[in-house]
Amino acid sequence: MAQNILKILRSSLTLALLTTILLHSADANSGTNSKHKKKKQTAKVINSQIIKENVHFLEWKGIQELKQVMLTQHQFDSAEFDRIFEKVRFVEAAVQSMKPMPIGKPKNWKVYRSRFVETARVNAGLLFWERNEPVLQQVESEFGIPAEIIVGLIGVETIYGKNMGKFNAIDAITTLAFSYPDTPNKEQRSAFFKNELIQLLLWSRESKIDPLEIKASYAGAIGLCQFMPSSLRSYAIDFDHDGKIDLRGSETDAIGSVANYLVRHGWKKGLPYAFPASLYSTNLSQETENKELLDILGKGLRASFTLDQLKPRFTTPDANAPTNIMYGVIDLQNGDDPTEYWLGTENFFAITQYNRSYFYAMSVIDLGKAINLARTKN
Ligand SMILES: [Ca+2]
Repeated sequence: MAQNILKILRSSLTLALLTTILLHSADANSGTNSKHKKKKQTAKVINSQIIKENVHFLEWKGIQELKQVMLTQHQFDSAEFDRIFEKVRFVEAAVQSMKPMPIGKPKNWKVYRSRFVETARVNAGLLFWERNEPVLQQVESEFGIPAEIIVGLIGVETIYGKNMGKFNAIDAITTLAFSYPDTPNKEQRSAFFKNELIQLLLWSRESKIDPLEIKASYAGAIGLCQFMPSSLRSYAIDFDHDGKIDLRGSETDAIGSVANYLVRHGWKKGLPYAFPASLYSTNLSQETENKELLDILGKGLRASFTLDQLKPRFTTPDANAPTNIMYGVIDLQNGDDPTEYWLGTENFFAITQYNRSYFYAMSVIDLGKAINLARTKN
């Protein structure tokens, strides 16, 4: 029942968004007579009703509490706070996007991968690499991050700027901080977005940018590399040295910032990423075997075993796998097909600090490798 309601909500939202898009594209093709002008106004009204609703955030208790925090802990200007939040709008699409997906098909790595490692993205990656080659080389020597990892990551995040999001960062983040949908982790997620909102306000003030002008995804992620405001403040760098950090307009800033993020999250120069692995059964009982397997897989996002410690359950056929470093076992489920196993190094897990998912990190690596391969063929 709940799933059906969700489905209806989703489809009506999609339909509403589609209507808006269609109306807008009709406008783009229309002439300048008054009839068409009227149509354009109608489209704008529909757009604002669906995507940006004025819910008078400034009157919300939570926003008033936030104001006190900003004033007392961060010496924020009261009038400036009011000026900003007078204009902040509710974004229904952001709320909808955070609702859990109806229980569907089991996780499938091959299907996930095919969405990212595909011709259009590889071709866009080739162009990105070509026009940024000197910067990528500089990053490789200064930070020790191979170009293919940076190119893979920015490709997975936004297809090199094509999908950076058209929401106002502050609209999306405020909405999610104070109207997060009812999910088991609502409290934790609301706290996360409240902190991101504070970080956004502070970053805007430090950078002398109007927070109302910052664009983001529906989840508040900013720029080519989709940094949340807290990451912007902690890890973004002005790599083209023009005096400002611009992750949306400067590919150089985005490249440098991704590199800085990975290094600060444990990337080690020269370390490989991952090696294919095979799982072997033992003479132990099924129950003991399962427990042992869970122990190995349940170590979280870190490399905590030597190759010797993983034997006899996991080995890699790759003779290049160093014996003096640590590994973690990565399981990539393939629906009804057998799970694919890999041994990830600390560098693999550094990528998971960007997005806590094995599928994500492996897509970054595979897209980067596919682009690198296409480069050498050209
Ligand atoms: Ca810059």
